[in-house]
Amino acid sequence: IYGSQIDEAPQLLNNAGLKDFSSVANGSYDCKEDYNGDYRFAPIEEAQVSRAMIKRYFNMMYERAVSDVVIIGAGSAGLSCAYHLATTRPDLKITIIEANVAPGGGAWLGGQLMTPMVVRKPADRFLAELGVPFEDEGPFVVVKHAALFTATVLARVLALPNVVLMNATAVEDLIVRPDPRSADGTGQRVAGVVTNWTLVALNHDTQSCMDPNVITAPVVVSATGHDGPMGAFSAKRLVSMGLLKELGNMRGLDMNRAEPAIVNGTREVAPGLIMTGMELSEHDGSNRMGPTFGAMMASGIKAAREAIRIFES
Ligand code: AHZ
Repeated sequence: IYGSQIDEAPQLLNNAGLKDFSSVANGSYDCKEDYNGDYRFAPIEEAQVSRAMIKRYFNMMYERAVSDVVIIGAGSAGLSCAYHLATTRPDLKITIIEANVAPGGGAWLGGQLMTPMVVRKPADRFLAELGVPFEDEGPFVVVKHAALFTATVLARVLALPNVVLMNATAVEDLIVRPDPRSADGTGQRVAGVVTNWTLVALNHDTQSCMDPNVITAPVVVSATGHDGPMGAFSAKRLVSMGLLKELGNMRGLDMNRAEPAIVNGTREVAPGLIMTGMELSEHDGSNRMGPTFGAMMASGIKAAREAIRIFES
């Protein structure tokens, strides 16, 4: 398929009974896998490459402008939530928004830039469910490289048909609506997110108004981590929009208090907004746990269960 025929490509493929280029058998084109000096690729028009990306990405944006669940942040908590939610409820359209180019948050390393990842029991069950190998040290297990966990959960999540991930995209605000279910009728509920490309979001001080885009969803899960350049986004926004009186602020490190506090405190902190992972420590004023990741996984699973509870209520 060449030149002016590009526009007709979907039709031509359809006529040939082929859904997309990936289903074209090697034999149909002049291509050859030969590592002895005669490796030849199937021919391509440059514009086909552009269109292959553009039509998928913008169709995805079009479709996900109305999502069932938006997860803000693809760190260990957000990804654990996405996996449990998407596998338990394959009917839900789950959209993950991650500000960084690389999803994974702080879970590419263990602690102090060292690579092994410690996970306290019983959160090792999630590792087993994902198929991530680990060494058993009694009360806790160790994954040989944090990236093995992050790469695995990311791969599992991205392979699920009901999940999309928009990385390099920042949530700049929350959508709010009057909450008819509030006691005095004046309450508000979160109803989606306001997004922009992260590189645009980082330039609001240098360029005149660059308005954002929106995604509506009846349930938003915030998993933006503790305070930092981007972290604790929703917790801070809840304060500035008057839905939370003040931040609790993350306390000092105490692994034994911190991990259960985060998991058991994972909940719908404002109507329509579930909070998970270390962002909760800023919201509630609980301790940090440092480099032990079981609470992030279990909190993500609890957030998914909370979302399911909302859909079932
Ligand atoms: O880029 C952020 C990161 O990948 C992303 N994020 C933050 N703000 C965002 C915004 N829009 C879109 N406005 C945003 N994305 O959220 C992700 C948060 O990941 P994380 O790893 O920082 O948080 P987590 O709660 O999943 O895991 C925390 C891991 C920690 S921190 C800690 C300690 O300091 O003691 N201990 C553990 C286990």
